[in-house]
Amino acid sequence: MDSVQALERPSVGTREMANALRVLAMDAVEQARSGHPGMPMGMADVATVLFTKFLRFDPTDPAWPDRDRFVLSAGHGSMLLYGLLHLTGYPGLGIEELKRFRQLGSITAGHPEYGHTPGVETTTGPLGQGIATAVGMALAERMLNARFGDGLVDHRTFVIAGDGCLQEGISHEAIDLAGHLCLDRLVVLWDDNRISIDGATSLSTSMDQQARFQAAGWHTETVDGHDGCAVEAAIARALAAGKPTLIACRTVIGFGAPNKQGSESTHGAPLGAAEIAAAREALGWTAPPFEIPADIATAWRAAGRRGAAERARWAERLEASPEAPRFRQALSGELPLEVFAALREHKRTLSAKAPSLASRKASELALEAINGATDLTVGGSADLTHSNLTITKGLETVQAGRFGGRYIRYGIREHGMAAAMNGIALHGGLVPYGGTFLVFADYARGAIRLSALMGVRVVYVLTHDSIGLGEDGPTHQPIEHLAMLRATPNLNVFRPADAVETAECWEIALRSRATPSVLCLSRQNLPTLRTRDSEENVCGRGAYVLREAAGERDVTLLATGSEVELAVKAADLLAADGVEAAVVSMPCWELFERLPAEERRAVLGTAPRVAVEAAARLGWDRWIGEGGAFVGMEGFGASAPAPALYQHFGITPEAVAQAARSVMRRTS
Ligand SMILES: Cc1ncc(C[n+]2csc(CCOP(=O)(O)OP(=O)(O)O)c2C)c(N)n1
Ligand SMILES: [Mg+2]
Repeated sequence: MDSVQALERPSVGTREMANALRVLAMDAVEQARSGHPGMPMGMADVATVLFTKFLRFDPTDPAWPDRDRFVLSAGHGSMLLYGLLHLTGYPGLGIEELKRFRQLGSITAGHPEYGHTPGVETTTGPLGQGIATAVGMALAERMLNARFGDGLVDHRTFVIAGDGCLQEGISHEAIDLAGHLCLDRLVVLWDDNRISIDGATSLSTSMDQQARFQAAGWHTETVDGHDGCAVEAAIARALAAGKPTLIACRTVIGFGAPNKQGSESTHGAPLGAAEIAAAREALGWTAPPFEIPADIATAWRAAGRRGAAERARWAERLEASPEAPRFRQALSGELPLEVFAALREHKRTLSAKAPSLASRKASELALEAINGATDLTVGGSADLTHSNLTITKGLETVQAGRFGGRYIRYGIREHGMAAAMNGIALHGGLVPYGGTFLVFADYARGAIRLSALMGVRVVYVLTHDSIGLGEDGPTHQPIEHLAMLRATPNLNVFRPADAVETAECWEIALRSRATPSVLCLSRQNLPTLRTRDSEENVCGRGAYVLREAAGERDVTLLATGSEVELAVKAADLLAADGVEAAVVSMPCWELFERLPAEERRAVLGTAPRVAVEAAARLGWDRWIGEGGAFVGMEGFGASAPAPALYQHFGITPEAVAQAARSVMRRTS
């Protein structure tokens, strides 16, 4: 209990505790000879107030479901976060790790990385992602609160954002959505230091941020970010505001460095030995680098223990709650077996009935089965619900004050949607999927990349996946998108050929706990090609022989999605000429890459190969090999009915058959 008394001792006030963060930041950056001391030094007072007076957390259980979420959106200020995690006692974050800031193998990476460091709730660094991800976390909190009540879910989401985060376009999408949904448990602490890398923010912006947030439905506050009492009062008002709140914290970047503070020179470079010595002097800090005076360390440890009793009470409530099994199941992230049984049954029916369906429609049918078997999935679309076919029977729209629904109207905000889905997935308890057109994956790209980097289960339902969408023309026809998505590590890119494959790809996406998935789906109808039911999820192999040659293969035709039908027709044309062609469907390259080499070779065969995909060639050469051919797009598409476009761009069974004959000639 002496530690609590230490907190109350006037000698260890907010400023002294904050100075510990300042000194750790400048010393760690100096030691690493790289990093960003300015932001941690400027926001140290605000962060100290937040962590010692408001944030509900328990370092002994970083995964406590009802903890407050803290997001350092200005991820370049990572030393602020590492300092906080170290001082409050997070496991594994001893002083040695701070000494190894930014070094290979340390858990103190240059920017905060989810899954790498306990207490880091999301990966940040790409400016604006944090605030947009936090909106998803705050939304997930309200949605779980609507399901489980205040006793189990009653926490807040705090964000520290810089000028850069608020300048990024994604912040607009995020704050609009948060204001509209009235996410009143979201508090953004803006490091209003009026400095970014190039110098004063007045070089590039005249935005009245308070007015912008107010226009989006937020409550706003303005405080001196170095006045702990003022910050405390502002946060207290934010908690009672009934709206999401922006607190503009007027700060001085590099606060404490007497010659450099207030200047962009503190943003992203070590202060240097002389300035660090001067800062120590100015702050009255006599301890050597990486040593925290005992009374200050004790005060911080006490702050780290503030949440333990609360967590224990919460655990008791969970124990006593009749909802405990359901809550635990939701938070476990395991989908109930019923989901997979429903998909299995659905697949059987599809093979038997062999319908002709657009794969987006097939996705809707798969979602009917999935959403009917669990209430953990939450859907949405960036204003293309009836094109993406992402809503199913009985899914109610999530609205301000009515968070019991399962369908999120993300609005025309692809980037914000993707980041919010990351936040929902990171929060836990729900499995998000959301739709837009494949071509607009570009607009969501920054957040899709983070889904992959963090390894979160987010399912992107990206429809209108080729020139097959027709009349909307080249602005809407994805060409290079498959290559871009396939080039992204830890992202499964599915392009199913029919309704059966679509159901299988959905199953894999839901089972992939540490990998996001993109389902690329057609607008146009596709025949069912897999008419023989199989117990196995064949798409799990990534690629497989859909139709083997009658005799020895003369040629192998590789295709994905809507072009598999063309490959089958080409094989028919070739068969009529006595040419033996096998057809390989390749719904997911990433899974195929993982097969043992000999299994891959068995699928690809030794005969010459032709690939067909109504998209850019990039990447296909790996599969077609030397001497193979590619039938696809060489430039942008055009506006016309889809059949005319396939003719115009020469993506036809005849063209594939022709290419097959030419590769056979070349190799014979
Ligand atoms: C999307 C994105 N663009 C650019 C950068 C490079 N960058 C890192 S910090 C920064 C300036 C940010 O300014 P501010 O948020 O005001 O931070 P401060 O200088 O106040 O610490 C920039 C441009 C980035 N990390 N992310
Ligand atoms: Mg700034």
